[in-house]
Amino acid sequence: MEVKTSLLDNMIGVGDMVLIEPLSEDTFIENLRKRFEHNEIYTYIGSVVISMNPYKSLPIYTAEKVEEYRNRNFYELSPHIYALADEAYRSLRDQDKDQCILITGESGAGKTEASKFVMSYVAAVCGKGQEVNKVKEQLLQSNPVLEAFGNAKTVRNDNSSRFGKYMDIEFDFKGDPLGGVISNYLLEKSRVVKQPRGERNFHIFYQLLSGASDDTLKKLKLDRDFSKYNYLSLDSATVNGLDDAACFRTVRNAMQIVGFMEDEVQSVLELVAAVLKLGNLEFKPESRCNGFDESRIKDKNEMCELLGIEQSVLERAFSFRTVEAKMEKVSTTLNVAQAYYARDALAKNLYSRLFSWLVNRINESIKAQTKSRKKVMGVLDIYGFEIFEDNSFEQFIINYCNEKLQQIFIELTLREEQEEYIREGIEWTNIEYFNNAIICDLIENVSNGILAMLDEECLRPGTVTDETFLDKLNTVCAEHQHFESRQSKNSKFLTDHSLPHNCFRIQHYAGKVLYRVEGFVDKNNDLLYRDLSQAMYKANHSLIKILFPEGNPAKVNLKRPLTAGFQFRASVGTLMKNLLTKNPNYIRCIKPNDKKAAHIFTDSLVCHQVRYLGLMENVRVRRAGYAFRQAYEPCLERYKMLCKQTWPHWKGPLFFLEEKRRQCLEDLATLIQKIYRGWKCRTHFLLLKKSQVVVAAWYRRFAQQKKYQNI
Ligand code: AOV
Ligand code: MG
Repeated sequence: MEVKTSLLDNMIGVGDMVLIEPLSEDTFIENLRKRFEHNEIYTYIGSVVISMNPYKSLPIYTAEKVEEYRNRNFYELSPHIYALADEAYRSLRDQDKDQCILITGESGAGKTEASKFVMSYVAAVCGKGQEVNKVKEQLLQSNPVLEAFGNAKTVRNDNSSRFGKYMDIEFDFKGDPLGGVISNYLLEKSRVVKQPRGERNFHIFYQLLSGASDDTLKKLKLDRDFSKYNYLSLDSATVNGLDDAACFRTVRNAMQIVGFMEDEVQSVLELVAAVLKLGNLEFKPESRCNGFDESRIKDKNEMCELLGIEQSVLERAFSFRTVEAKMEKVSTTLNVAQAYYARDALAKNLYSRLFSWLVNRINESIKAQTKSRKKVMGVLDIYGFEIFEDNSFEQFIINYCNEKLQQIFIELTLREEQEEYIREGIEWTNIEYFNNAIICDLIENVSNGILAMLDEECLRPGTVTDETFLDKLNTVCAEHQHFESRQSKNSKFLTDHSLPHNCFRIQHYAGKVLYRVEGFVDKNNDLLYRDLSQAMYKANHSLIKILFPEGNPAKVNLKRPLTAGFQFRASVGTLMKNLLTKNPNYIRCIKPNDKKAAHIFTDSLVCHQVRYLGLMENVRVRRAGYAFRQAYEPCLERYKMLCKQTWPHWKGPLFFLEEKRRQCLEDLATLIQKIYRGWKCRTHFLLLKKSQVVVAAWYRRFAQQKKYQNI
């Protein structure tokens, strides 16, 4: 029977890309556009949700919508992120499968918003009661706190996440929330001291100055005027539609709900103020008899009062640097330029340590109060792929993280799925796709990856500069490239003579990025002069003491700390392993235009994202494949009541011998087939494969009749 696309589908497009006829890149994009124009921002590729950023608020996240999607089958209603959240939650609760929600897409595509919708949906449908509500509220309110300190306006996104976040929400056997654990990944701390044109520092600075009471500002010795602070860029100090003062009240309230004590909040704000003050610290040269200039702090700085540090202690830390090696201490003077460098290093360190402390503090509040086994739903919201005019170490790290996530998607939805069909003995024509494993390897290979080379360079004795690192990179990667090009013509490290002398270029899965090498060595080393941590440790301020434990003279550790790149690679590796143990649910976010504007759908931009996200390949695999697959046991369990061999005398799926079980399944298949035949569907649709029952091409036709959710 030929099924015609319904009139409704024609107007607003098709809800599941699997159903598009004919399938081509043009029809795919056209479908997204049609739906976008009708405010249908969600579209499925089977169980994958594509989310288009509407750049306007839509009335689709109301309590009524939550009720509508609650306990409904995935394909029953029109596509929605709530359907995915519901499916994941029920599968966790009823089938005891740990879940993870993987949200990907470039900067500004809507990942953070999506993660919040998922969390609020799950919070709305799971459990009730005073204690449970408190847990939910704390989990949700951790968001505004972390966003205030970890998000900022960039040219790509007015609320751009400048850190990676993974949150495990933990549930008990009934599906009631118990608590959560947040992991954060490398905050882009360089933003604290300098922001690119058109961008801002982290939100909290502007929120504090705009929203705190006069009294609070007086205590913090702050002026409301942004222009008084060197660390705040002025060309974009306010953001359209963003009320910093109101956000500050939200953040204060959220901190209280999460469980911060008043004195803790005060300490945190003091440190925020201290960073601003630090940025205003100026130095002047003082000539010494040995002919060198030594830096001196120009004026009295209120930061010292704020943190309870003697100005002379701080001044000393900005005038001298002590190097300790094997019981020997050598002190060298810092000139004015070095003092400014040290000042900025201190500000970046102070802020990023404060951020990590906040995450830990939140974790303390939200951690589950039980040691019993928990069911887990992980929500991953990282910084999206980004290409700026000027790309540095931070973009390199961010884009590497995105490569790794893309790798999970490829591994699980394109590679493994196809391999599974072959394993199951199903006839299969291979669908080609681009595997970005080669780019991940270029970056993270332990012997000759870019991160390994950077580490090698950072640890090498002698003069190490960004240029020596680049030379090394060019030599090794060029050789690699030569080798590769003979092998596979696939090298992703691009060298050509048109490159500026201080840059290298990588062909990422989502586009070519030119990285400027300046600062790579420094940012990877991430060293803070010990004199500065010791000065901080001397502060009469309990929080700052906690943040600089290595400043404790009793605990001098001469071991070199791990590099930033090394730590990042290790933590991303752990994260990936963790994600692979869970059942993945994908939300693929797409940005409709580069103007952050509603109603604009730029075909070329969307097309680029559809291509690099591998969505066409995703649909092809899904169309050709078997959307519904179930292992024998759960299938028997689910349909036992349909067949006289299995009902009413049911003793569990493992009760049957292998031979009997197969016979039983075959009978079941015939029976279900008969039932569905009555509905004028394709006749043969249940296939017994090596270890699974699969539903054949039936999916497409049946889906259009909106009945297949009943299986
Ligand atoms: P991102 O997380 O993917 O970028 P966001 O989730 O912060 O992107 O979305 C960017 C902006 O788009 C938000 O601040 C909203 O204004 C708007 N937006 C996104 N999704 C929706 C939605 N469903 N409904 C209404 N507006 C939306 V980055 O963190 O920069 O990678 O690193
Ligand atoms: Mg974000």
